[in-house]
Amino acid sequence: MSRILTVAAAQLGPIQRDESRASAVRRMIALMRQAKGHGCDLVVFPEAALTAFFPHWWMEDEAEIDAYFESAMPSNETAPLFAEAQRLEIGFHLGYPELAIEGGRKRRFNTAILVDKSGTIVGKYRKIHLPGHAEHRPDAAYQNLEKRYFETGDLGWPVFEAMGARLGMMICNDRRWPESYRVMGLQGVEMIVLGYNTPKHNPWAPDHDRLGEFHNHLVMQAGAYQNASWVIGAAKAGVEAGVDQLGGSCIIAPSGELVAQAVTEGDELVFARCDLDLGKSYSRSVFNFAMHREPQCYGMIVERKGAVIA
Ligand code: CDT
Repeated sequence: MSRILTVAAAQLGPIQRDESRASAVRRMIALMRQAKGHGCDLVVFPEAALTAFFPHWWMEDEAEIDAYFESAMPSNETAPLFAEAQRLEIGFHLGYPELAIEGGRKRRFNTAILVDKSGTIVGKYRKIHLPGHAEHRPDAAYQNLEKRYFETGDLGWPVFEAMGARLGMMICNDRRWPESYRVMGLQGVEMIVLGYNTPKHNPWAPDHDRLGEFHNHLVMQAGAYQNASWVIGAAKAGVEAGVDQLGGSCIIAPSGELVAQAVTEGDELVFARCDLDLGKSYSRSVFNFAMHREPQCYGMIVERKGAVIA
């Protein structure tokens, strides 16, 4: 008997700086209802899905920065999303900036959670690959200040048993790094879910601009195939606070094939019936890790950070 998880990538159009969390949550609930109407078990929302993507601009005032973070989940503003998920009996994945007090100090992470059909948080991930820079670059078309506003995630890439599947999470820039997928592949992940905010223009490498959509799908398709896993990517797309962001939200099979993809840059649902056993053909043959990996030859991957040219 096949194991089907019907999954939606819930792409969001832009959230402008003056849009409230309550409004963003209303948009997400509308997509969640659509997903339920299509028989979905799980709906995947983007990275930092409750506000505009503030790492694109410089802030110094602590209170102003903190206002973009969630110190409780659910909170008063996000509770309706949890309540609706519970009512509809649908799971969801949500990205949000997290403010935590740990060891007596304030910590800020770019976080995502997995919520099951009862509205319970069953998994948490804190983004590990933070792109961009920490210093003020006022002359750039926009800034990419994740290294200023967030700490590197400290939870690794756990895999969670939920909704009858082995599920893992990553966030945006993580999808460009093979290590993110492989750590979960080595735990037998069956589906990886992620959200992204990806500008179309890279001020520091403008020669990449024409390839943005290609690179977006390239990395997720490669990660899916090489790790025999489904990959679901949900964008926050369109022109947000002056920054034009990629759409292309998608559902990718363990074969590496694109099964469904968004065709707009607004709020849009794409969904597919995902057979969780589809990856077995790959994990038992060409990517049978136990049979074919040679970890004794891979030491440099964890010992060395940057390339060294002898
Ligand atoms: N949010 C995030 O991680 N965005 C990065 C931007 C990279 S450079 C323009 C990404 O990898 O999509």
